[in-house]
Amino acid sequence: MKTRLMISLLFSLTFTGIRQSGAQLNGILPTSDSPVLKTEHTQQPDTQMAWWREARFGMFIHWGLYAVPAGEWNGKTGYGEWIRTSAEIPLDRYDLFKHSFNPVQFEAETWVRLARDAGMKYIVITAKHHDGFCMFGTKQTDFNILTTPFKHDPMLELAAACKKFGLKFCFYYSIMDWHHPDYLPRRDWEKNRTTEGADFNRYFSYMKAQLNELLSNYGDIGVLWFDGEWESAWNEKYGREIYDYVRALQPLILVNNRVGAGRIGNEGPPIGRAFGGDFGTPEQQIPDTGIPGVDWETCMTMNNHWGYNKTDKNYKPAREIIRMLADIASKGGNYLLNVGPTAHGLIPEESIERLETIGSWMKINGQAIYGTMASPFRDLAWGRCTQKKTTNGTILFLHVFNWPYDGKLEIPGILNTPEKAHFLSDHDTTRLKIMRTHENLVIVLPKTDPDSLLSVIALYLREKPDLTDPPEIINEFDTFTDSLSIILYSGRDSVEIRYNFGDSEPVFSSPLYTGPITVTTSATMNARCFRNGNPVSSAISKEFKKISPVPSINHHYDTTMEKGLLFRYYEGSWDSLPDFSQDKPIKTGTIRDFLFIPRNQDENFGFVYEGYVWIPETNVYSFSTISDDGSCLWIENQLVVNNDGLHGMVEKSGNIALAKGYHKIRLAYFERTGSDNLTVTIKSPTLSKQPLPQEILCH
Ligand code: H79
Repeated sequence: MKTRLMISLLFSLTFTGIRQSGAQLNGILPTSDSPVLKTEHTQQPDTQMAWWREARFGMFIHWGLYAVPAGEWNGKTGYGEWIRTSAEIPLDRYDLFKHSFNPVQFEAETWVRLARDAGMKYIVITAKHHDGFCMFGTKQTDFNILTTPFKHDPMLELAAACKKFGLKFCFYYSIMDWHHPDYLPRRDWEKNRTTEGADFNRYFSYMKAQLNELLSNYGDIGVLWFDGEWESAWNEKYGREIYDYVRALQPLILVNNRVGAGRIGNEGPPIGRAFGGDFGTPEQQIPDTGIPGVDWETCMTMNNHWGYNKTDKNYKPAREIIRMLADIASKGGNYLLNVGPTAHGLIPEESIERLETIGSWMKINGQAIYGTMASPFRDLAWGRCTQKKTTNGTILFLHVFNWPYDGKLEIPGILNTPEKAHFLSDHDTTRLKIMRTHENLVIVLPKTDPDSLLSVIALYLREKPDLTDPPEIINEFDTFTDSLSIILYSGRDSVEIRYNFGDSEPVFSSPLYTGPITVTTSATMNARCFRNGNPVSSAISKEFKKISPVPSINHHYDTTMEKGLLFRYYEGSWDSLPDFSQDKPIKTGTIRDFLFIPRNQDENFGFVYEGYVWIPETNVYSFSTISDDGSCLWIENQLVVNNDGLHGMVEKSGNIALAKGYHKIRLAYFERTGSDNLTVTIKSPTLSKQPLPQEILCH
């Protein structure tokens, strides 16, 4: 876990890198008809993200027509908001639920008060889920709540209640739509829903018209939370257009990463590669170390379903939910916790109980969550830490998950002399005894945990945390071809970094680090922090290896080379990449890029691309493939990326040292069923990560 300071430093390094490397790559290529660097950082600025980062805790509401069957169809009870597709309910049958949807017990203020009292600062509700049913008054379709017996628009009341209670009101909107005739593709099992005349661009206009309604009729909307973007019809171009469209309607709005087409797995960082909105959305999971440099929000159910399921009583205890919230905050993320109201308009009793318990904890401990930053510690055996800057120092909030049996809470490797410590439940009245043993602080605690939900201790520092962390070696690559600039960094105040090469730890007489150090031979670099002549960290070391680049075929740029790659197209049903050389291709030809054109079918196909890649300078390169399903990349017959196998979007990478000039490149890809995707990226110490530009592919 890194502090935000570190993150922003790395960010500025990266972004400077992008600009420089873009110029370099452009400079080397004689022609460049399309921009080489396509990815811009379009995320909302810090000021726009501020309320969301402060909030840390929100309520997700999955409410729709699926609440009518309440998870049951044909005697099976395992369904939720996916019921229409999971239970294969025909469209006209599903439509009938409309006539029995009459949530007369719905009270907007009751819901919003419940969220507020639980300590939640925003609400994200399903305006439209995958089933296509609109929970808001829309003029674009009859398939909406105004045409049910309920007849009115609950979103108007929720918007008003949120305004009254000071919560941000936000919409979930599904891109995937199982109802609209223009949405493609159809479900596999929907044999009698014709696709004839279906026009996805018309569906796109429908989406825009609905988003216009959502952003015009309900006041300020905090977030637009897209979902269901992974199907083949959606792409980055649509994503960008929608993002710009909603930001033009409400400039302050935040948009989640699922607006784009670049999500990897159920998580996927939103920025830095293919375009992807303002924050990442790990679903039903908490990333082990957060997502460095990226805003993110874990969304999670309380039981096993998002939409109401009458038989699902498998609720997480409040204690577990609270600990998840602390865990998420300690990693710099937000927690969007779901409720699935009934078709009568009621939030399930079990959810209410838990929210009330969470609220009682938040009342006392909320300051350890709201507006906090990620933990400065890499790992704490007994729990989690969040931190907040104050006018004259830092408060560390220590969330004690495992109570120390000997009553001694050890905070490892911290040199500050703290002012005081107390339980948040004690309102500063009872100070806890703090001792020091070597580099560790020890807080003396009562023998038993005062709060079975989660006890939090505030530890007040007069400065920023001074942890005994060694310097960091920033270089990502540990191999080089000619020479290498090694960059060291420490975020600590008034420390000197001293370094040496070889087997021994740096001492005070070792050279002082003042800027990048260039090495021209293989070397092991050691570095350590010093203050007032004394070491104040352990030493870190990293081995850098000089390697010989793979020679190129021709190191002059050749304008007569044919642009694009040769491709061979195959059909078949594989679990992993076959040896395509044994099969007869169905089509062959040339293609500009790693595209799936031309193909005869959306599934059970494969491509092999072959040609040359122009490498602008001798260096170490990292290549990656992001693919669904499997792919492998060879350069000069060396397997550089092995991303084989049946899987959703997965990224794998590998390194190779290459001499300036042309190199043989070959990529094999296969798609079994479901969505398909392939992106190939390149990166080097001087080139920021980017999709392989078409300009450097030839045959
Ligand atoms: O609204 C709730 C769910 O109904 C919805 N998202 C939450 C917030 C949801 N729809 N589908 N899923 C969750 C699971 C989908 C998983 C997959 Fe994929 C889609 C697996 C393969 C395609 C996304 C893209 C995850 C991996 C690749």
